Amino acid sequence: MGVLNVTPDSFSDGGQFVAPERALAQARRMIAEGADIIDIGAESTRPYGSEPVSAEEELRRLQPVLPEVVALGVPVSIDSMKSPVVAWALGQGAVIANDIWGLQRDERMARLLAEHKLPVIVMHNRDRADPAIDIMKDIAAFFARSLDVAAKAGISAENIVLDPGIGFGKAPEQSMTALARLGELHAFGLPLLVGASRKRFISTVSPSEPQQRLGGSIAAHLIAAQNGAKIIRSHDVAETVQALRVAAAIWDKQ
Ligand code: HH2
Repeated sequence: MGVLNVTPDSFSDGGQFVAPERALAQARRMIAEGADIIDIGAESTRPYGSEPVSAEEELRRLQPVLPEVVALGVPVSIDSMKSPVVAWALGQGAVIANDIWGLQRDERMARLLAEHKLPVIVMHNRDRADPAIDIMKDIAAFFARSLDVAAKAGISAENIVLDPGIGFGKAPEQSMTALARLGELHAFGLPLLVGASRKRFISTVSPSEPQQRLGGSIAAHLIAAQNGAKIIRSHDVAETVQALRVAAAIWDKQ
């Protein structure tokens, strides 16, 4: 899954793809590099310094870009926690909803997705990190609540993908624990997605600016894949695809 942020303030690529022609060029490039899904977001959700935006502003940013990316022919996922934005994007041909609050923030989200019968990414999140808690227990309890909301709304389990939400409501150590113990989440019997791309926990091990975290991102993503993640969300598609392909070819020999 290649990340396309049409935002001025995303933590690693803010402002780079706000201009529609640049966004479209980046989508084309990621597809050529091997992305199977393009995830488009128009609101930065980084933990520090992001500006909450209205649904109207999100739509204003998405309107010139999302339909054009859909027309490129790969599945498009809409990264938004607001049901009116998701409803619009699905109407324009997006086929996956990426909800960083796992159906637990916008109470109309689950009903909307049940009507559309499309896949939804349920990501773990918390308002504040608490380094004292058992993060795996917290993630599992959150997923259980999300699955309950989904079932009550009529979303079929086969349309749900789970994501531990690396860097969201987690201390850096907890993000690393979630990667190391990702395999425990197979207990839910659902596909797993991981997005560790350029995230801050990498800098706690190897101090670096977001744009300099490619090596750490690849390390984290290979471990996620080894632990069974089916979808990897990355800003750096070519390098990530190459790493995953080489790792898969070597694992094949075991
Ligand atoms: N991470 C980000 C945004 N959306 N969605 C899922 N499912 N999983 C993630 O790990 C995830 C996500 C943060 O990355 P980015 O989009 O580059 O940053 P920003 O929120 O600053 O736009």
